[in-house]
Amino acid sequence: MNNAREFNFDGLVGPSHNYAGLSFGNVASFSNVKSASNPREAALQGLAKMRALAARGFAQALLPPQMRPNFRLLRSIGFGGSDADVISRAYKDAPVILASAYSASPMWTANAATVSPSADTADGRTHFTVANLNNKLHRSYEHLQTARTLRAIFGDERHFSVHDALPSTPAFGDEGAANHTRLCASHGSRGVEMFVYGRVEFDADAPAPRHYPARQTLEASQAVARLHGLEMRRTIFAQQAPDTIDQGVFHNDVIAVGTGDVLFYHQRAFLDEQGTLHRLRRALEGVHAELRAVRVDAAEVSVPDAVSSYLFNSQLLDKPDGRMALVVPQECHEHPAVSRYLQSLVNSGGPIDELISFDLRQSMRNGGGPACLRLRVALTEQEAGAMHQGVVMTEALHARLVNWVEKHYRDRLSPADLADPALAVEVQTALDELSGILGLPGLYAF
Ligand code: SUG
Repeated sequence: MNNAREFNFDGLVGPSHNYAGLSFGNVASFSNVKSASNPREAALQGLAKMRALAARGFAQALLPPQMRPNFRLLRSIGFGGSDADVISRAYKDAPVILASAYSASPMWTANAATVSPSADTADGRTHFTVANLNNKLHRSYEHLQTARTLRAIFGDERHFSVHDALPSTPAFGDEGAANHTRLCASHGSRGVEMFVYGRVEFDADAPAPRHYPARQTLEASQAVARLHGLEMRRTIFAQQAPDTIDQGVFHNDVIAVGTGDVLFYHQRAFLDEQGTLHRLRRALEGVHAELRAVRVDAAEVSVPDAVSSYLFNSQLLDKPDGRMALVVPQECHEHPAVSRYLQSLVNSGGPIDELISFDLRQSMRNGGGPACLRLRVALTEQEAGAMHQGVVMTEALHARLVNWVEKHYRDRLSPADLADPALAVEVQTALDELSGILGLPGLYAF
């Protein structure tokens, strides 16, 4: 067994953070369509979270934003000429597609990839499969830059293997770590990986939501497990309850979160709650772990309350004393039923005994809470030393990034601002400078 720590790679919010209402099935994204955003505040809120958690001693790093607008997308569908021409033509003919090319969504790095730590994989390397995010046009192009970014950070092939996204077709809809939970006795020892899917492509009789899309398929989850060389007796595929998807639970991480031996989940998270827990417990016996399940009853917190407060889109962070801290969005305290529940939770004598809350409103308005903003990567000391170091959060990096944000980011962006060709130039200038700050030259040059 190796000593390992779970790093959180938070997405750094980009200079064109905006609300375009692009995600059908994601209630917050739909409700805030076309309202004005504040990219500067969004980036500073995210950086404050990273800094505070790093200062507490949790392993913290970041993933850089993606170049915007996505000219590859715009040119591929017939908008031509100079960059300024492309933008003005797209704005005139297809403003929603221009907004898609400007999407803020790569900031939610829980959707960047699925990660299996080296303790679980057949070849003893950490495996990443980049998510194809093919359910939404605005997210379906992210994987190209994500693969490039992950290879720049985890380029040492002795330790890491980064797989390209699965085939981009509905049968393989894959949303990455947002639908993946790893449970274990300790991060460096073998664990149990649970993949939660929303529908089955090749079984017409399998239950599926009726109103909102199920973004993750069983076939995609199985493909990721195969690519990573996971052992089947330590791998679980569980179906998300279709009616919760229809209530706005568009990823499993909106209704459950787990790490170590703790699973914090809502009664209505899984189609077969008892069966899923039973299989988890049995698989965990094989890795000498005993599940500590924290179940939230629908009578205490309803599914709509969970969706509006983002109670479960929280981070579980394990502390040196074996207890857990729950990182929640500030909205949880403003919601009477959820706030009452949280007080009883930390006083219950269970595994979670501390709440840490952050103001992440700029992200929350697009349906992204604390857990959406981070990708977890459990790394041994040796692996942590082998990754690119320029993305690890330190006081010095935080200070440089705050200066960089204050220099380059606007404090207001409305939908009409996306038509301004100067915005594209600002983003490019900012990201060119960022690649220097992070020591990742050529990150965006492709
Ligand atoms: O895919 N929102 C993202 C939010 C992702 C949250 N991630 C996790 N649950 N892990 C999505 O729906 C909205 C963009 C807009 O409407 O402008 C958006 O893409």
